[in-house]
Amino acid sequence: MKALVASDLAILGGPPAFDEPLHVGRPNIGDRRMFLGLIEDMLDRRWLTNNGPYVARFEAQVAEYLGVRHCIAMCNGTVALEIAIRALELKGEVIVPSFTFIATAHALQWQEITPVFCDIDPQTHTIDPDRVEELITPRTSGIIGVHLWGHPCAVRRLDEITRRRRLTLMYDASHAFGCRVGGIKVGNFGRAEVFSFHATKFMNCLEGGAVVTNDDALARKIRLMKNFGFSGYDNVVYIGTNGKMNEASAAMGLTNLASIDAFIAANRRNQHHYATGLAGLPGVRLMPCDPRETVNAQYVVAEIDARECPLGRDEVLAALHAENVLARRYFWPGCHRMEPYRSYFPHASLMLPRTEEVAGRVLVLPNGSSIGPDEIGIICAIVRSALGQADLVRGALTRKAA
Ligand code: T4K
Repeated sequence: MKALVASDLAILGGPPAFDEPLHVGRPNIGDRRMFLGLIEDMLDRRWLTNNGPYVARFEAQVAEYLGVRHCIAMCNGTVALEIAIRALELKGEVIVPSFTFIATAHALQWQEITPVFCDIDPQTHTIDPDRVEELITPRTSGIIGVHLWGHPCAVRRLDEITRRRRLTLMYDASHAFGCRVGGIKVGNFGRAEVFSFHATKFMNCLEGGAVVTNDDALARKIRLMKNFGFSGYDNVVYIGTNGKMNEASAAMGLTNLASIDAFIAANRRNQHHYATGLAGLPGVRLMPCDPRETVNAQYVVAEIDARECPLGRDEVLAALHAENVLARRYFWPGCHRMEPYRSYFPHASLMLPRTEEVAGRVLVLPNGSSIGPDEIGIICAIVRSALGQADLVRGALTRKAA
């Protein structure tokens, strides 16, 4: 690809490289005809929600794919987290990473359980097992690990710590559908794991989520809880909520499950093109995508290290946005710097140096089945060109801000 010159870059006055915005989180969509056929049947049957046949089929297929005993489908990942937390009777304090989507922390605080933020391992961006034990107090009831970007947590270490300290372990596996640890699929670790099937996720149900577990009694309880606590007609045995997945969402889930291998192949191909296109740029590191452990490859995570890179992360972000490449700085600035947590724990950042560093470096780039090598070639050329003309780009940004 030819090098872009100064006048080509939108931030320096050229037209944007893409006419339409290129989003991070553009949905992976399987076979349209299959989806529309399922929707037609659903309308003919007039059964739209409340444990319909598509939800039952979706749950069975997910459980089989993951090799787990139970899948309880839900309306979204946040409600699935809330229900799993409640069913596991977590209380007091629960240790979680701050470097995650805000829903992980909110699902606790919503139930008046205090999230205690733990630092991360800067290599994997997941909770650092070496930092967990110093946060355990008499009020601690459990740990929620987050398999961020689909990179599994240190599951064996966390299992050992929680057994020894008699704590409950569960995972927010929202990013990790289809990912494995030593051949075992995520979904089989801790007492329960929670997936999000939001539109932006590797595997989407429009909106959706699920709790998966190998614990029969827990699965029974969660099933009741997601349906107001009803055990048959007219009989409520628990406090419950409405966490049910609807049939249209399950139809989307069934459609996308049928295309999962194609999604993985597209993501892997894209990761390879990004790795080639960004290779050798000073201070730009692409998080490696290890096919033995992380198979969904959904998130393309670049780290821009301001000590070596001619531009800072936010400057690269601005250059990309000017070209209509809507990269994201997920999960900046960390939950501990958002309300209500920053008011509750004003000094939390002192305990979270790795979280602070990583949150300041990460740039998530567009991926998924809707983009391919041509778009990625242009995205990489924009980054390369912006870094090659760093002074001009910085000057343009300063003028824009003035
Ligand atoms: N735990 C973790 C670790 C999570 O990452 C999440 C969700 C949860 C728990 C909670 O699960 P859910 O309750 O959501 O099932 C988005 C998603 O809404 C959220 O599901 C996701 N994490 C998070 C990482 O990303 P925002 O605030 O970034 O959404 P928004 O509207 O800015 O959209 C993201 C990008 O996707 C944009 O670039 C636009 C694009 N997009 C979005 C939608 C909905 C599309 O191209 N098409 C679409 O249909 O949170």
